[in-house]
Amino acid sequence: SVPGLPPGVILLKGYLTMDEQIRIVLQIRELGVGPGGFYTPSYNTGARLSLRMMCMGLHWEPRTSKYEATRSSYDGATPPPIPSWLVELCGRCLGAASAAAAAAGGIQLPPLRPDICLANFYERSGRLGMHQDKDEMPDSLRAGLPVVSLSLGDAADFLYGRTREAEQASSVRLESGDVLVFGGPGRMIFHSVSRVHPHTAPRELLAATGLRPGRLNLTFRQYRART
Ligand code: MD3
Ligand code: FE
Repeated sequence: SVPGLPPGVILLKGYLTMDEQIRIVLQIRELGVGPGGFYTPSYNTGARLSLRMMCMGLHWEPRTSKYEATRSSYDGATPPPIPSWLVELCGRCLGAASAAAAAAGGIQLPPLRPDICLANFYERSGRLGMHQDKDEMPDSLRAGLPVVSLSLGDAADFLYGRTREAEQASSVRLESGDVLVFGGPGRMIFHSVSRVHPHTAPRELLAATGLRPGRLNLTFRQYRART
């Protein structure tokens, strides 16, 4: 894993094999065109997010910043369940991240039983402003239950810091196949996606999947502390 990151933040560069990356893209596309699939979310100000989103397990509603059983503000669709093989893959990623953290003398990561997976797709101009993820249940946040993020396609600059100020944030480039984990004290960090780097996706991934230009990110979380 990459040294120099804050406690509880673990980056496994190139952890996902090309076969895994291909399978993930094909799986997300299959679900993404169905009910509850990719859409462009809006805030209640009417402003649209600069990305396309699909929720699995539970719907995250940007108008209320709450998790819901259905996509009530948009089309009423019920999000598809998280495919079990993706839950297993998330478990393997977390196991590798925990081992890396332990080897580096870092903090111990609690295990995760993900009940939410969010897929974000950023086109060339896609971005996501500085925010904290604090809409999960208080028990889950208090326990520092980790978030596991998988990056696919084009690379992007990921910013993170202890405050909302982007000027004081640190930056790390996330590339296709990278796994990033935020647990324990890292769980409440501010973060953003500041820019996507065009034409940086692995050619093999594009050839095998026909993935369009842009970056796909999956995040696994646990809403309920006891699930
Ligand atoms: C740190 N997604 O969906 S993934 C999000 O690339 C989100 O699509 C970004 O931020 C993306 O909320 C960043 C890395 C990530 C995800 C969740 C976190 C970092 C996190 C939750 C807490 C702390
Ligand atoms: Fe986030």
